[in-house]
Amino acid sequence: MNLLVNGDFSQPDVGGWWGTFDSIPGWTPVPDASVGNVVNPIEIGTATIYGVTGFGTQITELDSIANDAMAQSITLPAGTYTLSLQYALRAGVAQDSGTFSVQWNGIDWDFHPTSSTATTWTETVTGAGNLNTLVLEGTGLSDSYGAIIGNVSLVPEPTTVVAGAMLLLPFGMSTLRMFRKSRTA
Ligand SMILES: [Ca+2]
Ligand SMILES: [Ca+2]
Repeated sequence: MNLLVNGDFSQPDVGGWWGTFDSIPGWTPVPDASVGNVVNPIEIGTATIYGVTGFGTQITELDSIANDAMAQSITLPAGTYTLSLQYALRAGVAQDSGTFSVQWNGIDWDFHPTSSTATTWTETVTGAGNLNTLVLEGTGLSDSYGAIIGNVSLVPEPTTVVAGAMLLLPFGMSTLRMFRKSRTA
């Protein structure tokens, strides 16, 4: 159950081509620190155009017309979550042009892709119990070619109960009480 909206960048459907957008479902362009906090549009494209392999049909390039950053904010119950994404370097692009960062509630990870084949990155993150923000930011040489990102996913870890799983709460709570009873007995 991916809690993110449009984590696979399937919307808008660019029909085998690509485009740049001032907003897309789930994601909002935000200031990119590497280009003086300018807000640049989001680029959505068909993966094969970029010479990358191992992705879904569509990806984002974090260097649209220049380096760009995009954010998605999500309200979550407090708990732990698995954040994952796929990344690669656009084929034929120098490595110093394809670096990027991922930020979750202000925690920052920096990436230096070296291959045009998708690599999957997975990290356990903490949900703040209210509004959480994920940012993807292009950080390399700003030249309209760079880091390719796909299939961004946020999934609750088994100890974290969200959304549909809440329907099971009455059963879960009674089970918990039984455990507590047996522990104190
Ligand atoms: Ca571009
Ligand atoms: Ca670049």
